[in-house]
This record gives sequence, structure tokens and C-alpha cells, in this order.
Amino acid sequence: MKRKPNRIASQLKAGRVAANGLIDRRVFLQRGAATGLALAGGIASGYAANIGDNAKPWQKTIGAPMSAGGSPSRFAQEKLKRGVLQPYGEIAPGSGASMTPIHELHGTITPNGLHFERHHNGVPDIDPAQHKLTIHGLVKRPLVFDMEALMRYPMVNRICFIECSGNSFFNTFAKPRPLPAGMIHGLVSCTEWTGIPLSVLLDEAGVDAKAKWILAEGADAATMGRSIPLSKALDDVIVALYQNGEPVRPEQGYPVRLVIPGFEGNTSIKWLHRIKVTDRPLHARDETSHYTDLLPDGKAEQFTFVMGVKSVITRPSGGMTIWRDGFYEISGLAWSGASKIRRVEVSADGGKTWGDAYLHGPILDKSLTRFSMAWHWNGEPVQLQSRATDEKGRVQMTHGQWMAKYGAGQRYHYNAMQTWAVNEHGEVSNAYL
Ligand SMILES: Nc1nc2c(c(=O)[nH]1)N[C@H]1C(S)=C(S)[C@@H](COP(=O)(O)O)O[C@H]1N2
Ligand SMILES: [Mo]
Repeated sequence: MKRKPNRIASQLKAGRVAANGLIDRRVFLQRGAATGLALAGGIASGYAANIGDNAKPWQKTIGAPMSAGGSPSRFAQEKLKRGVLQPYGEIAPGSGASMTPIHELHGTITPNGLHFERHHNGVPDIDPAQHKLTIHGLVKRPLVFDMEALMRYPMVNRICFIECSGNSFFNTFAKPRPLPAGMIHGLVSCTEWTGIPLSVLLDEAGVDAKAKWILAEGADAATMGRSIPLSKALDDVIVALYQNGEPVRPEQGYPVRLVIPGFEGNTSIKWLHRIKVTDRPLHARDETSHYTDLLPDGKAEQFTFVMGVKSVITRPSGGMTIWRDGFYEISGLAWSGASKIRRVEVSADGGKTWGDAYLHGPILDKSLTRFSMAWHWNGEPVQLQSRATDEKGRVQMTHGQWMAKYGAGQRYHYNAMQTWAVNEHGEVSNAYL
């Protein structure tokens, strides 16, 4: 279909929400008839080809037989490959991370096989028949649960994200690395977890009046341990046995993990085998040598549990090339460890003007929220950004503001706005503003 440039120009003008082509979603979706203009479809139409009449080979033959377990299309598999970081290589073979390819995913729930992974000493091969969860310390009745016992308790479902405190650390380096969104920001995933509220198990053990904290510890050889305030432990923490309906996978903590919604991922202890109720934090290795936030005056903040408000445009994003000038739907993810997302704004001129993005429901507490913005790219270089605000009123900073807030070398809890520079060839790359 040939487009009428003057009509598109008038539509763009009518729907303008910010500079460089950001337009109202309703104009984007509007049907030709409703506008009174002689457009065959909505303003974003014209990208489909005419119907052909040649049947393809797969329309004429029997398909593959029933499978005993599905996997992505062979045409999609290459794209869904995950980046793996193994910074210490042979020195510490079990330590590293693999990233969720957020730039290749849509919706908000992360498929189990693409949940990011962060192990400090590899994935233990745990026989559930031999695994036990102990609750002890400041309790009236120390208890030991085997997996069969745990299965008998009433369970709840909770959708939430888990984000590593180290997510986005590449963006704390002096120069922006030319990486895809999944390699920069893919240490975040969102899952429907099913399990027992920790409060139910703590109540059965009978928490002592002096108790203020718990220590949760994993059964991996890293004995990952974290102190968590009792108030949070009794609030929305679950002892998870299922992940998007199937048993928690080994990489995610089989047979049982803690899920602490909104807190830094490190506290969601995998392969959970012990909870000690205490009157103070135990200052375990992983909350003193790591996961603290260095300030410019040399002091460090400890126990920065709640993940900041954050967003990232996943399409278009780093490493992609956009086809040619014309209409696009900018799409991305926003989240906050403190609450629901209230608002996401998008800018196409490096933060000078902003338009409100459309938030796709359901908008859930401490979960990934999908946003989108209609865009007409005129083929000139632009800088795309998104800026999220949560229900507590917290707003993302610019990269520069974030870097100034912390001391040199601070890598954890990066949640500044992401800038994607689009050049005149449509090539998208990581940039700092
Ligand atoms: N026992 C144990 N629990 C652990 C870890 C670990 O190495 N051992 N890694 C932690 C870190 S740093 C993060 S970010 C999350 C990652 O969870 P995932 O691998 O399921 O994405 O698990 C946390 N729980
Ligand atoms: Mo982490």
C-alpha cells in the first residue's frame, strides 16, 4: 500500500506526545474509518504483504509426532541463547551467571529454561529424599521438615521478579559496552512461584519474643547465607517448591528455595536447608564482603535489601538494527522492589521531552510490568530512554546522577535510566547520558 505522506504528517501532529516521533497509542491503533481519512487500516498498517496462494510444504504433509517435552522452534533457538558470564574461569569454575535474553522475550513471565542463573559454587545435584529443611534458633520447637512433609502444607502462588544486586553492573564502567539488553540487564526474571508462606512454618516453630532476624542458608557448598529481618520473613516470603507450575529447577534451587519478593536476588536462598531465628543479623560473608554499597566518602551502606525502581526498553535495544523509517512499537519492562509500577515515561530526544508509556496489565506488586510507546522514526539519529516511577514515588535517575551518588567502583544496585542511541542507519547501541 502506498502511504500518503501529508496525511501521515497530520496524524503524527495530532497524536504527538513528545519530540522525535513519539505518538499517542490511540492514534497508532486508530482505524482508517474512525479518522475519516482514506487509510485502509490503522496508521501503523501497510507492513503486511498481499495474500499468496501457494501452499507451503508443511501444509501438505504429516507433522512431527507428539513430543515428550517441548522446546522452542529451531528457527527461534539461536535468538534465545543466553549469554554466560564466567568471570573467574578456572579459578572458581562454579561461580558465574547466565542472563535472561530479555530483548528476545515478550510479556512479563520468564520461561523456566530462560530464568537467569547466578551460582556461587555451581548447581548441586540434590536428592530430595535426603534433603531437609531445619528451623532452629530462637524458637520454642526446633523443627526438621523433609520434602514429603513440606508437600502437605497449604501453598500460595506469588508472581514476582528476582533480580541480582549485580544486574546491570556493565553500565557502571567508564565506557558504555556495546552489549544487548539481555547481557546488560538480564539478571532479572519474573516467575509464578508456588510454595508455603514462611510465616506458616515459623508459626509452627513458635518464634521467640526476642527474635528480630533470621538467617537463611543453602545446601550448596558455597553455604550461601543471608540475614533477613523477621518482619519481612513473616510478610510475603515463601518457601517455594514450584516455578511456573513445575518443580523448581535445579538451577533455581531444587527441591526448595526461598523467594523474597522485591529484595535483592542474593537473599532468595536456593537449595534452602536451614533457617536460624536470631536477635540480630549474623553478618555472613555474603553481606559483608559483598552486596554493600560504597559511597563517595568511603563509607558503605549495608543491607540494601529493596531493589530500586527500574526500566529498560527491550525493543529496539542494543545490537538491533531497525528496518527503516516508519512506525514502531517501542516496548520494555519496568519493575520496583518496593511496590507496583505507577508510571513509565519514554523519551526519544535524550530526556528533553517525555511521553507517558502505555502500561500493559496486569500491573502486579514487585513484578515485571510491560510498557509500550508508539513511535514514528524519521530516519535521523535519536536517543531513546525510559524512566519508571513506582507507587512509592521513587523515580529512576540518569546514569550521571547515579554514578555521582556512589563511590568509585560501586557495582551493585544499578538502576539508572538506560539510553539506547539509534544512528542514521538504524543501528541501536548502549549510551550514557
Ligand atoms: N544457596 C544459594 N542461594 C543463592 C545463590 C547461591 O549461589 N547459592 N545465589 C544467589 C544470587 S546472588 C542470586 S542473584 C539468586 C539467583 O537466583 P537464580 O539463579 O534462580 O536466578 O540466587 C541467590 N541464592
Ligand atoms: Mo545475585
